[in-house]
Amino acid sequence: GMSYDRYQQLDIIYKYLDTVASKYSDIVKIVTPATSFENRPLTYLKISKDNFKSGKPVIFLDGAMHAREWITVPTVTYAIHKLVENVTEPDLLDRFDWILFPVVNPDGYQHSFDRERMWRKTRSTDQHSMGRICRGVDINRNFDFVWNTTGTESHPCSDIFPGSKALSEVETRVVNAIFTEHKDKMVMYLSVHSFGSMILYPWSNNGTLSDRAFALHTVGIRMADAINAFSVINFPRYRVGNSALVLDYFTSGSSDDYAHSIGVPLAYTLELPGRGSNGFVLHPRYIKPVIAETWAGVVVGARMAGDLF
Ligand code: 0X9
Ligand code: ZN
Repeated sequence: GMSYDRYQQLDIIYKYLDTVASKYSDIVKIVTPATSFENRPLTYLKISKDNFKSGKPVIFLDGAMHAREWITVPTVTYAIHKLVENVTEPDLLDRFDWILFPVVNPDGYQHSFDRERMWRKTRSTDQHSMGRICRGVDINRNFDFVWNTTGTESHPCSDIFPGSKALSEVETRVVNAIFTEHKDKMVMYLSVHSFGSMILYPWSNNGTLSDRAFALHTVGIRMADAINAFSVINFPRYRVGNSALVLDYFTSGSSDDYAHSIGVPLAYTLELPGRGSNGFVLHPRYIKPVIAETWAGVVVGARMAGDLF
């Protein structure tokens, strides 16, 4: 297992993924389809009892699309832990195939440890920036769904710079390829972010509801109930709703909207707990309670996804 009493550096996370993949090689496949802008592995795990052969419904979780949202990483590695190392819900591997991608943005994650704790974007250098060099693209504005139409800023120095074009970032393309490969079977996608204790669903670009809104809302509420039932930590209770209604801003080019647009019925952004003037910095004492309560939500969401789709 991995220690959850502090936030881990990338080398520890990569080592954990390697160890799990070799120790449980019958059910875990480690995949590195590309490297990041700064040549770090873009690595995720495929967990399946039959190597995805029988075509079970697929569930996909990703973390650290935004570098500074450190709590998302142990949340996704804990899901791995609960699926293969400390199995208390064996039905989840009987019924589903899983994709777990703990660090979508390793360059940004590393930079947030080394230099700028509040770094959010990738670390790419955009060729179209004139004069001043500003690094990075907001991966959650870089997907090919109504790209660069709302909730973005065209200046490359902005934290919500959507890139020079959709899918400009290799990190985005790797997530996009997972959607393409599994879209026919993917029943649930949880993009794990922080902060604010929210479960958000499409459409985030204009606040309209998809034809799956009833299922999205019902499953979202059940996940939130499961998480809120813990209430071991003094954070706000989870709220559930359309992203644009719960937040006070629109976004375009986001991963959950894109996944939903190509047919993933239950596509959510999970905003994990955070508090105070800077909720991205969550004291390590909260890692264990947050990952445990979030896992309870994932379990409920997965089972409902399997029942409904
Ligand atoms: O702005 C974002 O990308 C998300 N908030 S964060 O603080 N983690 O950066 C919210 C995304 C809302 N949009 C969708 N759910 N699509
Ligand atoms: Zn985020």
